[in-house]
Amino acid sequence: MRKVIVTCAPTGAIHTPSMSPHLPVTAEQIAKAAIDAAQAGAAILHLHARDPKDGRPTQDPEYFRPFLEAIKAQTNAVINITTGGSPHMTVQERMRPAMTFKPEVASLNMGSMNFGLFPMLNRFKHFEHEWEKAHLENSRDLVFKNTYKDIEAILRMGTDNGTRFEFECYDISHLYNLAHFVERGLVTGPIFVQSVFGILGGIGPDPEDLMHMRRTADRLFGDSYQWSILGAGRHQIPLATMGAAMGSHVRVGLEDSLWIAPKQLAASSAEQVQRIRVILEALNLEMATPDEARQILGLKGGNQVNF
Ligand code: KMH
Ligand code: ZN
Repeated sequence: MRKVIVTCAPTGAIHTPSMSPHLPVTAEQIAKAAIDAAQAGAAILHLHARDPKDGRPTQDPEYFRPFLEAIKAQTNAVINITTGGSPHMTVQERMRPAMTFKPEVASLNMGSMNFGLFPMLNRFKHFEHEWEKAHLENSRDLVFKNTYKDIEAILRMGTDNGTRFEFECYDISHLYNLAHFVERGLVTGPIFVQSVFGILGGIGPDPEDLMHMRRTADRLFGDSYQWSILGAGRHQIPLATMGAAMGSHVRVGLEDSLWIAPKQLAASSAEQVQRIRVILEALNLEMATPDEARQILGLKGGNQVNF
């Protein structure tokens, strides 16, 4: 049976604490959310940190340390540290935790783009912390900066530290950017392509968009890539299902969607992992264990990290 790598992203920087009481904020909450997701079958945990004072996203490594240590002690999951942080941060700031902790995997965003969070202001009206509304509002006039120089700096950090990447591709052009770095020898297979659908500023969430991403990735990377699907918001489970049926890996978690059903908040990221597990099993697919994910993605091993 084909093994599907389930990545779970329990924290993130898209949503703010007032949008869901289930979004983890403190290190203890993030550790628990991640450990529960791993126990539900997620092989990879994609992690961001928040300042517990007000839930604001932070890339200060000291906010990552306690939950990285707790997750490592209690699971065998592959830890994947964000280098995306939040679009409001500089690239140098965004690189700090991955540079410090040398994880098996880090995210790498494959192009500069608009990142429109402001439509969520139509749905969420009441915010507990002053920064939350501005976080969404400012996305009207903000570029999520990932220039060739930025991408190259992160790739070189990966080479130095033995960290491989979850290449976050929000549009077709990002696949071409990735192919450019393959051509220059800065990226080698197996290439883990996380194709992201439904972020305003990137490709849409239509099945045709998914097909176009796949056709393009097939043409550019042949069999040297591993395809994964991330659908934002309500598209999370439908697109993951479609992708899995077509041969992809999948990503779920509250970072990308707060929902488990129409108008129903997910109680946890683990609930979304459990949902996708049921779907995968119905498709006669199996969730990859962390060690199977390590083998598929050519990772260095959970004991080779700096935490
Ligand atoms: N939440 C994803 C759509 C990163 O951390 O590098 C974006 C993301 C970026 O995961
Ligand atoms: Zn992220």
